[in-house]
Amino acid sequence: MNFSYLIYEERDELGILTLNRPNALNALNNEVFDELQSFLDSFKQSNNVRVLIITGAGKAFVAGADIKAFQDMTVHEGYDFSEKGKSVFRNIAQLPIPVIAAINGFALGGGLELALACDIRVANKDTRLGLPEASLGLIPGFNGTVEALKQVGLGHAMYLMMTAGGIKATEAYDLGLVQQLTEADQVLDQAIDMAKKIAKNSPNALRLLKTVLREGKEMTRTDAEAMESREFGNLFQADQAERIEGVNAFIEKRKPNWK
Ligand code: CO8
Repeated sequence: MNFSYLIYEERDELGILTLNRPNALNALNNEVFDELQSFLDSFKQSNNVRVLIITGAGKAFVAGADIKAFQDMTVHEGYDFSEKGKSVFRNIAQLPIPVIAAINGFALGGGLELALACDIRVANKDTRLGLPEASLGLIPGFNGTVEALKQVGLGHAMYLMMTAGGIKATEAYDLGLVQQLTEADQVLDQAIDMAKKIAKNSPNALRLLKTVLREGKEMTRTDAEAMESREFGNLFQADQAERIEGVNAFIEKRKPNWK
């Protein structure tokens, strides 16, 4: 795959996708979204990778949508751009493998929205995260209002968007927006360590966890409980090779071998 704004490499079972537009702090424009979508289309066909890490080149993870594109945007273009970003982020969220955001630097606006589309976030403890759209006369447009609300609750979501200036990564960790903090130069290594731990587990169980947790958060408690029971029960179908292997490996005191 040849991209202008993305770099992709595989290290054993891990995929590492780097947004590479450092002169604009990896700001998201139409071209970056088109490349991300092409990457996702081709990535779906590869079945070697167990965990995907997304990070940024240079001093930012992603400093938001490309503000320069907003100067003469029409209503129609604004709507389309919002829908395009949402579609790409939805496709990231729906990948059947875990996705870790390795937040090396600023994750602002669309950058935080990208990070929130990932499953888990590891961040440079010295950086800033936030939803500064209100300072530009905008509001988040790539699901920031929806995701932040789900992930940190109404009061914290209001605080984050209304103060707009961004918060320290340490505060984001306290709010639960970030799951691990690291030294600035260790973000990718830490994300890789986490990815390796995750990759030891059953790929089928990981895929199922994503479905149950992501769909469950949109459901009533009754429906989410019913889904969990149904999916748990389905694991005992005769062809559930990974459940058979996982349980047998424990009883035989050996490591499971996921095919
Ligand atoms: N868009 C375009 N260019 C950017 C962006 C951006 N979001 N952020 C930084 N850049 C550019 C700068 O203009 C600068 O370019 P140049 O050298 O040509 O002047 C270069 O990147 C380096 O940036 P700085 O010199 O500003 O670097 P600093 O270290 O001084 O500051 C900051 C770093 C604090 C991150 C600063 O760049 C900044 O505040 N950036 C903007 C952050 C922001 O407000 N992000 C939110 C954008 S809005 C958004 O994401 C809405 C999403 C929903 C869209 C819905 C669609 C309709």
